[in-house]
Amino acid sequence: MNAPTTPQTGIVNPPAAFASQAAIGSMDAYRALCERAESDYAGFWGDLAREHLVWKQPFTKTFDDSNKPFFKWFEDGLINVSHNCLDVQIERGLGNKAALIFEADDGAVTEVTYSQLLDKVARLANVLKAKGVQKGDRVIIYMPMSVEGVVAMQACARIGATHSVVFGGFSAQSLRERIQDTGAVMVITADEQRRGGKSLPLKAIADEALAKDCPSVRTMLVYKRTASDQVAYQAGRDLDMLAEMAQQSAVCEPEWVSAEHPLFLLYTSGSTGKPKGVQHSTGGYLLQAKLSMLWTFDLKPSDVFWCTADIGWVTGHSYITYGPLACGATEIVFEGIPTYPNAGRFWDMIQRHKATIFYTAPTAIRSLIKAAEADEKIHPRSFDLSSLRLLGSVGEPINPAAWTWYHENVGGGRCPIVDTFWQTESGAHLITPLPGATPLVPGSCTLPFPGIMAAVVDETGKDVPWGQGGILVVKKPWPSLMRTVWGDPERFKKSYFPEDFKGEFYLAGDGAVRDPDTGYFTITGRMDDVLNVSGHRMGTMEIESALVSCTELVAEAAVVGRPDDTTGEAICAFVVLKRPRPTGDEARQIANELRNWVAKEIGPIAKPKDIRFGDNLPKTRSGKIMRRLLRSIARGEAVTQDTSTLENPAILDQLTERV
Ligand code: 6R9
Repeated sequence: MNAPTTPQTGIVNPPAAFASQAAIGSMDAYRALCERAESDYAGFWGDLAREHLVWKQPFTKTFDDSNKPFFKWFEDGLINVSHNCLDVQIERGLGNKAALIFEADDGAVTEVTYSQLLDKVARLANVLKAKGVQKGDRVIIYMPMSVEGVVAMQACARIGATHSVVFGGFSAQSLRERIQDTGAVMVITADEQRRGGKSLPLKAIADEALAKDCPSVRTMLVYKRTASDQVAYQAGRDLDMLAEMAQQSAVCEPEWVSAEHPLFLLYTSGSTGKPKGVQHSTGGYLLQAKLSMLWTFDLKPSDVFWCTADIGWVTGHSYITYGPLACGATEIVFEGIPTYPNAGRFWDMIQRHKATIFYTAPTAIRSLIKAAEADEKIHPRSFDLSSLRLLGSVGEPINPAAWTWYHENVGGGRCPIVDTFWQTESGAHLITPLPGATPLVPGSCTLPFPGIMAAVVDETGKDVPWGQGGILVVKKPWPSLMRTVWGDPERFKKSYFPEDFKGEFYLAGDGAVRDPDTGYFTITGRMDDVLNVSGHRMGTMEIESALVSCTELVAEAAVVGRPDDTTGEAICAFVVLKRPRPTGDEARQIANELRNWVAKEIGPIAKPKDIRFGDNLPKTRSGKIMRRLLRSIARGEAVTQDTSTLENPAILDQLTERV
């Protein structure tokens, strides 16, 4: 790969002071890593796996591609993730170092050292074992952001149980689907979660989920977060998690598992059907979670790392529960929301905890810009953010204006920003700057992480010239790549290693273009029917099926995305009712009913922002919904598509009308 040589406008070079102390401190160092990976791919990853992970039994074979695309890494190596994250750190003398600085919604702060964390994890692991959870069993974790949430994940890892975290904002219906698909034997939840000064029920939702067709679940552990007396315990099934932990031993020998053992399943949206259970490995996953901490975040022992993601998303897995702890880092875990008690919360927390690395999503930045520009008291410049040395962005493209604001106002112009492109499926960063090496260009995620063979190709798999848009692929599998779709290997093959590219390339699902001079990547957005709302992935089909499942009201629905200043994309639904098309107050009322329906079916994050009603949807002669046309309408653009095939052109006016 050619290195950036041509000066580009708006380029921000790594500050000399940062580069001189960085793990990867120059483009030469970056290129040397890339070249090593090009010339000896297995050797490159194998050496890193030996250097950075502690193995109970070393692996003898690095990479196995005999059954494409079901690749295996370090398979005969025996390892345990929680051992690497906890015991190893304590053996290194970090027992009394703060692992987690937990800040609750109300501002209460709890520090948990590595020794204390191991104590909790071992106790909970022993509870799981006492309740019959065995290696390979699935455990659903439906928890608020909490020390206990991290403990629950690590405890599963300790005994070789495969966890599947379900984001606390998902509905009973979504939770039930995940319980059923995984066949989980246990659910770990909390009585309530606290966010923005409000209590939200989790146990009650879990009860609702379990009330129907979840025969596999034998036990529900309940972490008492608010000790709400509203919560009922079902005898024989529900147990007080902390009380059970108190009765168990704080010693639990890790279960040594193959590096290929499934550490977790995480459900994510695709273009068709129900969300799929992305299955991750143990060794390959942990290697890249750790390596990206060291290379992308340039983590040092003195850092205070803060990733604001929720453990319900992959970012919370790799950059809260696993990556930082595998490095012996001190990290902040935050229960609340960025706007409570006011929109200065993040800056206040950075100041108080002296955070050095801050990793958040563009949607959060954009909403905080608005608030800060309206109120000096919550502007980042009203806080002492001098502890920061590095900023990160994840989840969606960061627009250059937000990038520049973040760089100047939060980073004081001195902190590099790593715009990290990756996915639930990739386990860790795919394309990202390395902050001591890569000159930054706002709006570009720059260059592949060493060892990631990313490329932009056409439909036939041929590289397109730089400057020309195309399909983002990765030409070789990497250790933290997902292993399969849980229970549906065919879907894994079809979705990610399609025949179009002879099953050889990993298809990311995003479009990309490379800068004509530097080869820097810019992600142009999803090429499938996946929306990205506030960094949350959602399939248009999922929302459509939720809408049409409201059988009393809805005859047909089509969902598209449109750009939104704050949330990146917004959900726009076009709905045909089983009754005459409503207008005025009636339309508003039905739109609200439908929004609440979707929140109940999927979760509040899937609520359409915009709902419009028509007597019909625009269709081609063959009966296909004209989605491109709907996208234009949703964006408020003039319709340029050929509408001559429309049965009833008058519906375009109806669908243009806002409720
Ligand atoms: C980690 C995570 C993945 C999708 C991905 C892409 C978008 C993520 C991005 C980005 C542009 C970035 N995405 N990071 N787009 N620049 N830095 O977000 O995983 O929830 O699976 O979403 O998010 O579209 O395909 P996930």
